[in-house]
Amino acid sequence: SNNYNDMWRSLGVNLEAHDQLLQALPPTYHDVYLTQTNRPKSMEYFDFVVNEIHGLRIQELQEHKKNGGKVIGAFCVFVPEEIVRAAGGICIGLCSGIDIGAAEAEQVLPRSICPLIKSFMGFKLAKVCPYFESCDMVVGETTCDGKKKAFEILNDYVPVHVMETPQMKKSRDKQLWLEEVQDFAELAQKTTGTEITDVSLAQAIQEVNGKRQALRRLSNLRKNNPVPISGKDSLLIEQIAMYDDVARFTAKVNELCDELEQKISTGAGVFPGRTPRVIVTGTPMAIPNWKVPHIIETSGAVIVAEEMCTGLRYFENEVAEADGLDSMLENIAARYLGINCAVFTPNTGRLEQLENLVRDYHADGVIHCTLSFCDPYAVEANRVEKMMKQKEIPFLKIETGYDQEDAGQLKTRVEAFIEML
Ligand code: BJ8
Repeated sequence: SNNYNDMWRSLGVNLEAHDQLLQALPPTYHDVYLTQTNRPKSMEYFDFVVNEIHGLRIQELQEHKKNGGKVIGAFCVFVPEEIVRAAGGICIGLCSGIDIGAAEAEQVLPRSICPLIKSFMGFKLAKVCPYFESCDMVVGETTCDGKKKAFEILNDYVPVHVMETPQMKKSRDKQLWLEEVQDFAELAQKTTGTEITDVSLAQAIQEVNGKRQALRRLSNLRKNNPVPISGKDSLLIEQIAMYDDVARFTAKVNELCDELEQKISTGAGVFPGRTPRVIVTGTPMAIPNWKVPHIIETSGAVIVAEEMCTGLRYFENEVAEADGLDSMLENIAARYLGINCAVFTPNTGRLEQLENLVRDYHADGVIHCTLSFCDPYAVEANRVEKMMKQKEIPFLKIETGYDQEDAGQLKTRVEAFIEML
C-alpha cells in the first residue's frame, strides 16, 4: 500500500496517523472475516475492496476529480445519492465506525457523545481519512441533535450543507422534505457545474435502484435454511455499498447471488440448519464496526437480517420511476421519507417492519443494538421491547461503543440469550 503514499500526501492526509489506522485494520479483518468457514467464493471481491480500502477507490475518486468531477460525502442514508449522480458527482457514505482521533474530537465535542459523531469529527480533525479529504462538500441532516449540532462545528473544516429532515411524516413534513430535496438538487448542480436533466436523473434513479435490488436479492436469499451467507459477510457488503462504484458493486453482488442460489439448490449453507437465527436492529454499524455481529456469530447463532441503515433501511425501498424532473424529485423525496429512523415520532413503521422480518426471515430472536449515548434508539428500544413481549419474540438489548472493553461481558450476555432460543 506504500505506492499510495504520494496520493494520500497530496490529499493532506496525516500519514503517520493514517498508518496507525491501516495497521489496526488487517488483524481485525483477519480475525473477524478470514477465519470464517465455507465463505462464498464471490466474497473475494469484497475482501479485495477492504484490502484496497484507501487505495483503488480513492484513486478512482481522484481520477474523477482530475476530470473536473466532484465528490460529495454523507453520514446518513437520507442524502439522495440519485441527485448527486444525476449532477455528475460521486456520493460517498463516510464511515465513522472506529474510535480514531478521539483526543482531537474531544477538543470540540463533549466527551460523552455518540461514538459515530465523535468518530467523524476525529477523522476530520486528525486528517486520517482519504475519503473525507476527497470530499468537495459534505451533506449533513437534522436527524439527531448530536449530529445536527456537530455539523455546525464540522463546517469550520469542510463545507457542510445540512438538509432539514422532519421529525414526523405528516403532509406538511412531506412538503418540507420535498423542498429540501429540490434545494439539494439546485445545490448539487451549482457544486458540480452540471445540469440535472430528465435523462440523467432517470438514469441515476435506475442505477441506484439496481444497486438496491441486488442488495434485496441477497437479503432474500438469507431467508433460506441453512443460510447461504453469514451475517458478517452480508453486513460488510452493506457497508461497502455506501462508497463503492455503483455499477461494479451491483454486478458483484449479483454474481455473489448467482453463486448463493447454486449453493442453496444443493442444500449447502454456512452454518448448520439448526443454528438459531437472529435479526439485529438499531443504530447503523459503520465499517469497521463488526463488534456485535462477530460476538453473535461466534456464540452459536447466525444473523439473517439487519434492520438498520447499514442493512434493510438502505435498500428495502426504491424510487418509483417517473417522467419529468418534478415527478422524479417527488418520488425521490417520498422514497427517502419512507426510512424508519428513530428520529421520527411516532416510528411505528419500524415496529411493523420488524414484526414482518421476524416472520419472513424465520428468526428465533431479535437483538437491539444501540451505540452508547444515542437517545433516539436507546429510548425507542422500549417500544421495540414492548412489541416483542406482546408477540412473544425473544429479545435482547445491547448498548455499546467502539471500544473492545466490554466484549467479554457482551459475549456472556449474547451466549446466554442464544442458549435459550
Ligand atoms: S436514517 S439511523 S443513518 S440518522 S447513532 S449519530 S442517531 S446519536 S446514525 Fe442514522 Fe440517518 Fe437515522 Fe439512519 Fe445520532 Fe444515534 Fe449517533 Fe446516529
